Amino acid sequence: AQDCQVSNIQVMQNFDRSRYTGRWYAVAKKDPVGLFLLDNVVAQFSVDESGKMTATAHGRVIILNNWEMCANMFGTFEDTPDPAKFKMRYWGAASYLQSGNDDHWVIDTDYDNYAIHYSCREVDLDGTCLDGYSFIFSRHPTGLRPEDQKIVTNKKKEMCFLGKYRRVGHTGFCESS
Ligand code: DAO
Repeated sequence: AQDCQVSNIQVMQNFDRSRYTGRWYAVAKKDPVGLFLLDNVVAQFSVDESGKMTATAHGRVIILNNWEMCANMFGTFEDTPDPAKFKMRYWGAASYLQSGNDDHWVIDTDYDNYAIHYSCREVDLDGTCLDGYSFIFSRHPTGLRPEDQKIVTNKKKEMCFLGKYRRVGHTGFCESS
């Protein structure tokens, strides 16, 4: 299961969006081309009355000419036939922040401790991912539990992103907003 074909990447079975709601701290990130969210990344997932998944997120960004700020972001998720695969439309509270429409796949989660997200923005002609990003989320701002690290490492391999992550720190930069 490691041919690096985007279409062969396994996602979470029987994904339960209601158990996924609440706060997730990004603890590691594989950046896309033209990275945006740097660190202090926290996402909050919700499910509205109609059952649609939405999210807010914040994180430290550097925009324009080295202007450092905390970006407040919003996302809405369009369902697909696979319950763990969504299309995410996202935008910022301010117009100069990034916006777009990305795939948003939940690769694995135990809902209570860790979650592994994957998004390929551009699939290469050979079916591998040319430009993608991935967040490793934890329910705990301190990071992953040792027992979850093995699972996460295996999934990084399956996504063909092993060795491409950096740590995402939490310094309190976005706490006031
Ligand atoms: O940081 O380089 C990057 C790409 C991430 C873009 C998506 C940010 C907005 C997310 C909002 C919804 C929550 C997951």
